Amino acid sequence: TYKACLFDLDGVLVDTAIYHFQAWKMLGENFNYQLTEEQNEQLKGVSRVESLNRILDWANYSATSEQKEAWLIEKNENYLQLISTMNPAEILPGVLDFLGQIKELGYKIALGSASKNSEVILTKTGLLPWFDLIIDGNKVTKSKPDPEVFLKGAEGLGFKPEECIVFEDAQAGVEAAKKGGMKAIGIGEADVLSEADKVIPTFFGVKATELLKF
Ligand code: G16
Ligand code: MG
Repeated sequence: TYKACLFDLDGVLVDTAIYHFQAWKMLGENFNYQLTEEQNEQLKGVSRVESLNRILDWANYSATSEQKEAWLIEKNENYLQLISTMNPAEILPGVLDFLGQIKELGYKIALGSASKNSEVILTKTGLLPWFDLIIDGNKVTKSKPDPEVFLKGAEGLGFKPEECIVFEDAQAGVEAAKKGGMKAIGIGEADVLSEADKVIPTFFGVKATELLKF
């Protein structure tokens, strides 16, 4: 039986991808590069460092490590500015209702995010009190699709991977969950998240007892 639900943050609980996209586009001005929406899709769930590396690759730009360090700071400053006005209205449809249902059913709830800014986002949106445990980019060394972030979540809550269900919007995240030996529920499009055990478009109208039946 399943005891815990582990949630990705960006794209599952809130839509911060739009802010990451804007912040990366602003950064791209430094090396005259215009990031496309399609490319931004490939940055979902990917760590900040790895995202910069991919963008520089696409731009065919080779930067020194000092330059990269400075740009990572600049990108995050852009991003923090953009998310500074986030509020509870930005929680994705059906999320609060779903969290209420699983809490009622007795599941433990953890975050499993690549972001180093998760606490700011959870605080600004009022989501923080729902979580029994937060594992984010500050607590892991390996990026999704490595299962580390979810394995630490399971361990921290005191459960085996087989007792956990992961909610993810990114391919890399679904892969991480499966590698970790957990069930994965994809949020988004079934063809993109084909490795997931189940896929739902959003949490809107979802009945937890039905969804969590395997
Ligand atoms: C999120 C986003 C990624 C972002 C990463 C790191 O992951 O999906 O696009 O690059 O966090 O974020 P930060 O720069 O805030 O540390 P997740 O796992 O929450 O989807
Ligand atoms: Mg995500």
